[in-house]
Amino acid sequence: MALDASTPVPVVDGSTITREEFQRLYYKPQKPVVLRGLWKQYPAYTKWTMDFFRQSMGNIEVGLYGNRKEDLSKTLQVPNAVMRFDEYLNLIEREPTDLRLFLFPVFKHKPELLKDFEYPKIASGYIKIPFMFFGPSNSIVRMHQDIDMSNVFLTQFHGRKRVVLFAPDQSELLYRLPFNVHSTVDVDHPDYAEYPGLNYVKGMSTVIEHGDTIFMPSGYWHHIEYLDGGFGLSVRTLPYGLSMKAKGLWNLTVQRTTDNIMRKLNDEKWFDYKKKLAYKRADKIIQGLSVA
Ligand SMILES: O=C(O)CCC(=O)C(=O)O
Repeated sequence: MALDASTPVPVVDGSTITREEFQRLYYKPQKPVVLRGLWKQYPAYTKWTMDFFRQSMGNIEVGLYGNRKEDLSKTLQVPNAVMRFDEYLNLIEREPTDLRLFLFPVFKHKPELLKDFEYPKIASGYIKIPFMFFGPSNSIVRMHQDIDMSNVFLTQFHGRKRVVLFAPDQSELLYRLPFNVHSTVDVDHPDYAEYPGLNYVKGMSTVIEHGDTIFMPSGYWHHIEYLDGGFGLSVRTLPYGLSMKAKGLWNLTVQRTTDNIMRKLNDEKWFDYKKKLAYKRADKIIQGLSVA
């Protein structure tokens, strides 16, 4: 049985919600929400189609990453394939593959696209480096937290995506790998015997489609499944609160450097050590829960 993520993410009308409402109800309490139609006000909403990207930048070469095959001990660094962008778009429209275009810096290739939208006024403190994500149907973005602990606004332009979220206070029960922002847990086919902490986690889920923006607060775990071939864009704001800011900074500096060095020294042993530590931390929480 899949992890309990039966609570639906609330949905509000993103074209009418005020900054005051969003801040009070979602941003400050750090609660996820789907902002339906938030991007309808910007030209990108209708302009950014598969054909638009095919025609305007189809000739560039893109690095693509595999789906579930990647070793969990690795972070995504070396692409599994390189292809022309228009060929890739044809491929994901045509058939399921396992190749995703992840953290695509589309604006480096085409800075004029930045004129097609504004950063939504319901928030401030934007980190002005937006990224795009493209993927085929059935592809999975395995469960992770964003390393900088930023607040994420992920907008969908084409196709549907299922998004599963868990709050950051469930990290230990999700067997977060130390020195890392990934979990080894498979959300849809979890092994409860190996990971008993999963009996105690409770998440949320939703499906987003063209025009929907999902707000994922700082440190939220997300698992994403492409129900159709499609693409989206994420913009981020600085992590919420001092402790998330400190955590983001720590992750980007000390944690990442340590993890990279140790992986170079002995990847397998380091991965085993991290896994053992993750089990130990989860067991401690489970014991506390059984006593309570
Ligand atoms: O939509 C995707 O493919 C991944 C998005 C994601 O993981 C993120 O914005 O952090």
